[in-house]
Amino acid sequence: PLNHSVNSTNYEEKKMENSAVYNKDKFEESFVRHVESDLARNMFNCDDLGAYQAASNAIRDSVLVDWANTQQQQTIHDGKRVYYLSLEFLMGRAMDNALINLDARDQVAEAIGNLGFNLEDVLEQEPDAALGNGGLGRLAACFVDSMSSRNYSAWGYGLNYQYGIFKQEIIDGYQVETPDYWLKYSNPWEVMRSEIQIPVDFYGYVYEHYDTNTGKPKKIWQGGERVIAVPADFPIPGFNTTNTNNLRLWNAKPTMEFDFSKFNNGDYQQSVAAQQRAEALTSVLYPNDNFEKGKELRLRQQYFWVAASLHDIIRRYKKNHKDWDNLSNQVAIQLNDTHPTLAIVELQRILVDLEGLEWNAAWKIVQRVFAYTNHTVMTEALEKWPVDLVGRLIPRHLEIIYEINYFFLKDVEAKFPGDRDLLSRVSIIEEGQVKSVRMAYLAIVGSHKVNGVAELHSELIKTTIFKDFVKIFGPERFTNVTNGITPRRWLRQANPKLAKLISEKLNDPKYEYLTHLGNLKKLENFVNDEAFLKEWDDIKFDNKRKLAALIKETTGVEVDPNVLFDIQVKRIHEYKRQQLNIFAVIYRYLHIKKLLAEGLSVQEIAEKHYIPKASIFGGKAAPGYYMAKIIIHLINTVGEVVNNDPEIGNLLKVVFIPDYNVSKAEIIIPGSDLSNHISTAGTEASGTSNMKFALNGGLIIGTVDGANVEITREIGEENIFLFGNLAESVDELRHKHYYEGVKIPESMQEVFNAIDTGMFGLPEEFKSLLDSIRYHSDYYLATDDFDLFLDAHKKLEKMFGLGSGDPTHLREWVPKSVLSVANMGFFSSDRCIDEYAENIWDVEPLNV
Ligand code: GLG
Repeated sequence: PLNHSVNSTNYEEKKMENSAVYNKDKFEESFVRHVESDLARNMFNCDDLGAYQAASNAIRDSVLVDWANTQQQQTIHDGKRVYYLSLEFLMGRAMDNALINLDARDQVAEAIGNLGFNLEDVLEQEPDAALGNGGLGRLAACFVDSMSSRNYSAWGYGLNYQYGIFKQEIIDGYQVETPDYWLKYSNPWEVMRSEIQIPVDFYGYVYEHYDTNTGKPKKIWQGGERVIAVPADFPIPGFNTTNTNNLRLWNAKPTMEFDFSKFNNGDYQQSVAAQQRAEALTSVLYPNDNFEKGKELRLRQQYFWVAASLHDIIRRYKKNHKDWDNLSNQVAIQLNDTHPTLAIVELQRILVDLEGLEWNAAWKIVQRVFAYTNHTVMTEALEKWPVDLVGRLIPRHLEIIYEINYFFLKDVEAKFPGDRDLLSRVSIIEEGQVKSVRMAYLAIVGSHKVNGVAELHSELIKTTIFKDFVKIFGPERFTNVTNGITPRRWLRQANPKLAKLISEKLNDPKYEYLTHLGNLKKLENFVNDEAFLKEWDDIKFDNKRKLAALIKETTGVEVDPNVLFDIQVKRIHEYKRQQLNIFAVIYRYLHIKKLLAEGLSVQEIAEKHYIPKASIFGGKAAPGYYMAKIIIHLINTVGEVVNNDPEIGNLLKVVFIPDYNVSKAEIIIPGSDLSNHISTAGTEASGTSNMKFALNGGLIIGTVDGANVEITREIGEENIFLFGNLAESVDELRHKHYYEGVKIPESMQEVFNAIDTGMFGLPEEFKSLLDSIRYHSDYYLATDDFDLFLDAHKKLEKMFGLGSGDPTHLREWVPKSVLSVANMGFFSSDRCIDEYAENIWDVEPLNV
């Protein structure tokens, strides 16, 4: 037995003794060493990029010490571990985050300064790790930060895509996608584990074999194509703790086993080509958000990732354990959406086919190990894989799925005899045109808990898409864990000035509130303190200046930081309704023009009608999403007209910031006065950027949807601007549109007329967007919510006043900003992780 103890010294001492990051001289030494050895350069020709690499390596050295200790402690302790399986981890940059979590930013900034570099410039060199599409992937990134910070023994498992989400350029107002080869330079944050090589098989066939030991038949899967999984590990340092977990992302590599039959036939080229195919498996992230396309390569990615991860997890378990019944006391696996659902099947296969367990015993273990998080109720996003495809790719797994379904339906039949409709509704196999596997149903049946990501959403899944399963398994299987965000990145890192002001006001020089976010509540005490409000507002103004500089740099448009910054940044999707926002902008422009024509001055309009504002958009459209691309184009053509209108002054600007990503979000979010979360009620499962904006003192205009509901409950309805029809009315409204036709409100008709007459370029370009509303039933209810949206704006703009320094602004707006921040404690992802730990995983923190 190991009886090492790394627990003997306290955290502070250990920090100092371990690493260069707390000691300027040591850090400088280490930096120079890395420049000379890893980079094979000398200090005289080291540029910012070199400095980033050397500094990262020096910081990484410290992180790796904690990482190794943590892993050793976790092994000695041998407690239950959590594995978070996610196809996406939208991590963004690592270096600044590591400095903050290690509490070493100031020392390192100084050391880097002594070496002749500027920390901010050096940080700018790091490419974003953009291995995700949007909220789902960023949630996983926030979760790994919290799992480390809250001292859980928890690993993330994903894929190490060579190409993350594409880079977006805007050319002539259109989105153009270019590949994001983020590993152009070597990545100092990944530790390649080439010594670990896990074979993963595909295709082939299944045969039965009589096991002479047991006298029973046994299924054997003879794979047809083999790929090797090799991990890249990313250490995840926690904040204010040495606990450092691992994020393991798999690379696909060819086997060294050569196909000699092909070779001997003189087909050398072809046998090399087959090998090269292997690497394609982890080359690219699918760029769809809330939409599943059902491509074979995607299913191959899923199985590859799941098989490698489970092999790894089981190998670790088997080191110290023999009793399979104990597996669920040692292992909890969380499925982030249905993407890793095959893990359920793979574990059943391992237990039954490879370990020889009896079916029922194995299945009970499987159900205790897994839990599934659902992120959407939209049918186009729910995964269904054709039975033919699954059977060809992983033939034994298809058999197991059929068997799982057989036993499941047998139970249903026993509980609800004779209800054939029910059986066909809940069957894991859908008998349609294309017979397919319903992955969400498989995930529910194979898990002990299923959770939604905000209260409203968790209720909706129980009453709509999974209604029958509540009847079958009881409501206990379904639960809610409202999403959260990590305040380390989304407050301390993104908004250092506000974070500092808060730490001063809370008398918390060590920023302990970042792990006890409820402490923000104390800010309420200062809501009448004018000097404080002024300071608060000055910081916002400063952040807006930074954002204005980003806008200037990326779009060429100058926006005045005094105006209302009205922001909508997120994936472009009809359900998120950027179209509603841009229509309202057009409406505003038309009316400002009318007032100008009537002879009013810009000043008069600003004071009496429309306060000056900038409408700021950003977000990517999936490359195949036609309607979303039209929306982007419309935003850009409106910007072109408005921003070049000589009459309008600073009353209105419209910009589309290209290539929205995590590091741009870190600049955009702290610079917002107002942000839009205006999805059709019932469509946005949670939203997490709403939380980021509110935590940075931006107010929200939003629908009664997703986590907006709980944000309102926490911060108070007077501090958020809610509008629009409720989720419970959506069905009826859609029905009405369909049978009685769509009624376009006058205000919207004015907008449509302007577009139709070519005010924003060729009307044909926007025809299908307008037609989807006026002739095709307006599925997302833009017509029903448009006037309500305009009214909500009127109301909030009165409170904004004329912006920074204006007495109305300081009296009405800024206190709301403070009160929102003060009451956002609930939305820390630390709270989420504690809830998962207690209610789903049944694990306790381990102090290393
Ligand atoms: C989904 C949902 C979001 C949710 C996120 C994280 O659409 O509403 O906030 O997951 O749970 N695809 C997503 O981003």
